[in-house]
Amino acid sequence: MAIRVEMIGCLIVVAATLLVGGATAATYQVGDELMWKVPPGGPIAYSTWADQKNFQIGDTIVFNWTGTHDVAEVSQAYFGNCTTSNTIGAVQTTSPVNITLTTNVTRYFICTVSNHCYLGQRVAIGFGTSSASRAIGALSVPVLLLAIAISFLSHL
Ligand SMILES: [Cu+2]
Repeated sequence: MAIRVEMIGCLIVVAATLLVGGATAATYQVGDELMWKVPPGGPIAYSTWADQKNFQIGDTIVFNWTGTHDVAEVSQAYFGNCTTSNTIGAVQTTSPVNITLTTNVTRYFICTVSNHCYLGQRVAIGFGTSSASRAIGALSVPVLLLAIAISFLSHL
């Protein structure tokens, strides 16, 4: 009987871990140590950076820069052709700029200074398969605990 009570407690802990683990928000500095600038290797720098992240609703991205840059959110079309005149909201000209991701819709950010966007200073913050893989990753530890708990129960 005492063992069964312990097992129920264990299952409650597993369930709580699942709930908390899925809700953890992260903060990402755009470009990591590159920060926000005209990337030396062209647009691939920021797309590679974004592809390696697993953005989730509630996460925050931070644009940090020195020198003359800014951050503007634009539509996918304007992102593609670096149109700087139709931004979503105001152009942010003071570093750092914090953006909290409140929906799982892809968002597009560019620098409107000179030809910086054309030279690769733009980043798309997407969701999708990478978010799913992070969710699976977050589940793996609780699932392992659950498997251990079930294996204990099966030996009662
Ligand atoms: Cu710039």
